Amino acid sequence: MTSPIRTERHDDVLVIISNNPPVNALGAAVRQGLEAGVKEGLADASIKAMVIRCDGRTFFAGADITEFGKPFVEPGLPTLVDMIEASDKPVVAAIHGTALGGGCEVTLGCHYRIAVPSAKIGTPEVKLGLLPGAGGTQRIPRVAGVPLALEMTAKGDPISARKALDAGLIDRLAGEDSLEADAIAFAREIADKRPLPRASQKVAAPNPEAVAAFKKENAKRFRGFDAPAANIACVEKASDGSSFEEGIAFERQEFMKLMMGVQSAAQRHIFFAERQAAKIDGIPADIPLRPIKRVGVIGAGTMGGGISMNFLSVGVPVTIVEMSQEALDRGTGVIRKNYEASAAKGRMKPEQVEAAMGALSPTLDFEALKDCDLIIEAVYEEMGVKKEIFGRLDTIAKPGAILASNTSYLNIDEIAASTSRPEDVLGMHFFSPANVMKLLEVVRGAKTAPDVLATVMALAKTIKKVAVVAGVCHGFIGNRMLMPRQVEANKLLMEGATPEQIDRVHVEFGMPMGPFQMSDLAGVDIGWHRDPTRIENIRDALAAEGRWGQKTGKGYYDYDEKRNPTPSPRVAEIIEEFRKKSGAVQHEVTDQEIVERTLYTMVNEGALILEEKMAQRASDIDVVWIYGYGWPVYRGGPMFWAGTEGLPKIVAGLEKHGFAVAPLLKSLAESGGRFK
Ligand code: 3H9
Repeated sequence: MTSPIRTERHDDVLVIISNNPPVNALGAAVRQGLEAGVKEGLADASIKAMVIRCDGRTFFAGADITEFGKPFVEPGLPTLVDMIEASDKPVVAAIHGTALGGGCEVTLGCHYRIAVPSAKIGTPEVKLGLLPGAGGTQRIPRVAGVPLALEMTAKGDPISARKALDAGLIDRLAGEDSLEADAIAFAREIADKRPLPRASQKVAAPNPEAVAAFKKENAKRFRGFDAPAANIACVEKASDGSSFEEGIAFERQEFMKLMMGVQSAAQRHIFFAERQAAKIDGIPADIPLRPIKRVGVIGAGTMGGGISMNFLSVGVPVTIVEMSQEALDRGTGVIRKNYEASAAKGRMKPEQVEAAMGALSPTLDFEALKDCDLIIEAVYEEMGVKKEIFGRLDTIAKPGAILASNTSYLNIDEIAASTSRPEDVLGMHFFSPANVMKLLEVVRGAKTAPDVLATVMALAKTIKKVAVVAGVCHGFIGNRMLMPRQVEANKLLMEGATPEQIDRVHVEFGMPMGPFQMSDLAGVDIGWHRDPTRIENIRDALAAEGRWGQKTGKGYYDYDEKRNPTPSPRVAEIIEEFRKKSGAVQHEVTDQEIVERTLYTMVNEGALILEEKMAQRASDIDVVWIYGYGWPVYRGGPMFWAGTEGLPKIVAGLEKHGFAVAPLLKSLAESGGRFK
């Protein structure tokens, strides 16, 4: 096999080039090639300096994650980085795209670093449940100081080349289009300079105050995760007077602990699951897509407005239609307010706000949708209304336009049947707030054309969503799995649990909130029949008393003016009344019973979804729950978690409570298999 690494000689400078698409991951062949390249430079007396650079769209994006867990091949990344640093001829890293993880660590082994202005540098290992394990936790604080090292390693967000320059992580900016020439010139300039700057020999000033402040500031963000604390501990070790060798030994030990743990396995699973979700089984990756130059949105309410923002933010013009001028003005006003709030936080420039608003065409005229390539309906959930709208769209939309419904539950095939072109119809189920939430369920109807599905999946990436293909069933993937959880949570209340206990179990599990906290946030009155005399369950009773959740200051909980919840004596009374009426057998509900009845049942529903082929693969279900509902990423999504919990244990738990176990779950548990 030819090596992904080649060398080119420019008089006295040797340029070592990696060409390992798509992202120049530092797999075994790349590491071996780099080692050989540096040895070649060292052995050749006519070479005075070396440059390491990459072909393609990016500098090294890190270790090759697909190699994790496989037999180790020499040289390891830490050895390679040390070898580069030990070179007695200067080595310059020439960076474009993203120098991430092991890629960033390679640059820190180099004596000098030059980058194009658009480059980004970072150590995102923490997002894979890891830490930079090739000396990054020890070299970054030595070069850039403890505060930035904490930010980079424990949070994992990359920094710009400009910021890296200010911090000393790079030495010089190159021209955007002249990286190689500028790097060679730089290498010549420093070729004879001695001593060579070596990151490992620098000293990081201790900064316990920064560490304490950082931990406090990010306590909520890091809740439940193992890796941030390990990254912080390594940065502390780099700055507590320990030698570099001691620091490296500590880094290795912590890296191995994380690597062997369930959390990193879960987070790596999600990294690949997210990318896999974009692939549609049975449709070639190169299928020609329909061009989407203008999007139409029907409905300027919360959903319609949020959906529109996704497109406006990436420069796709939107025509938004409403029934009344008042609703239209209110909707466009909210969009502007949201953009201005982003600008006030420094996330957008004022001219970007105006550009986005300038691309919005509000109208009362349905006919204006005739120019749109994709039209998304976002009106309220009623089949009759949706059918009428799609029937009308059929007469207005241009041939080939894609017609989408944002319904969260309704049957897409029935909606599609109200048009003469069901092949152009699908579901685009956004999650609220639609401009913020990353998940998009793309619902494939029985007649949806392959290119329509592929176009919308590709478009999802353009608007920075993580899209998952779902089949037509009630609630699709996410909301369908939410249903058994909600039913069981309500039954548990009848049998003796409190909202506080059930919510606590979910929060301790790692969810951002429990089922009742979620109801209070979303609105207890959502989907309520609005007849205060008809009280059939606890929800009806709460809604009838105006306990509509956070927005009315009371729901399942009482709220103070800062929206802090406290348990409500009135809700306890209402629950007690219903318990008596229901005749449910009271018993002491344990936390484990709550897990079994609210979480195991979700896994069971997920198994049914897979059996019915409503999801393409188990990892797609995991992606839905991570990005749509805040399932803790360190548990890898419900189907991955089921594997770590043990499928036989889940089956036994379900059977204990009398649930019908999905055949797929049962057979996998019996055969020792796992969800795929
Ligand atoms: C590390 O470095 C550990 C060391 O500290 C210590 C070692 C001792 N490996 O995201 P995309 C694949 S840990 C293998 O769609 P983009 C990806 O799966 C690593 N494969 O592109 C996809 O494959 P496919 C720390 C990788 O342009 C394809 O490349 N580094 C890797 O939207 C395209 O990816 C990271 O965590 C990899 N490292 O974004 C960086 N990276 O086409 C992870 C990507 O089959 N990578 N692939 O679906 C990223 O953040 C993004 O990929 C990047 C490009 C920003 C680079």
